[in-house]
Amino acid sequence: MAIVAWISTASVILAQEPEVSPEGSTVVHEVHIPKGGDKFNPAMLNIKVGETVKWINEDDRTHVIASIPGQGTNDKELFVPSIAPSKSWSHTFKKAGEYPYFCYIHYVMMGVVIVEGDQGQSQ
Ligand SMILES: [Cu+2]
Repeated sequence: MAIVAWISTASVILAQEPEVSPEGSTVVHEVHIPKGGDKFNPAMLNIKVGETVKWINEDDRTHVIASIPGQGTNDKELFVPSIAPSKSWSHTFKKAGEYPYFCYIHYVMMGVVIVEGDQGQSQ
């Protein structure tokens, strides 16, 4: 009985708000990894504190998103073990700053997320 109630509640949430991240952020920016492109599109993304970035792997290879060691506001902010082809990964940024990242497998793939403070939440 309890399981049935839980499943139906989850289904309603998924049906109504497909773009809401697990952390509850309402603004989701997409970064695409195009097939065969060896790049992030867009490579530079400006967002606000509390917003989410969703990386979408449209390539036929697995990619790994990681902060670049020694660079940016928090060089441990980003690390996802792998994003398989056709999969995605989302991360909500809770602190203003610059977050440069690269693909841990293909070093030529680099990007940066610039998070600007909003509503007194920064710093
Ligand atoms: Cu890669």
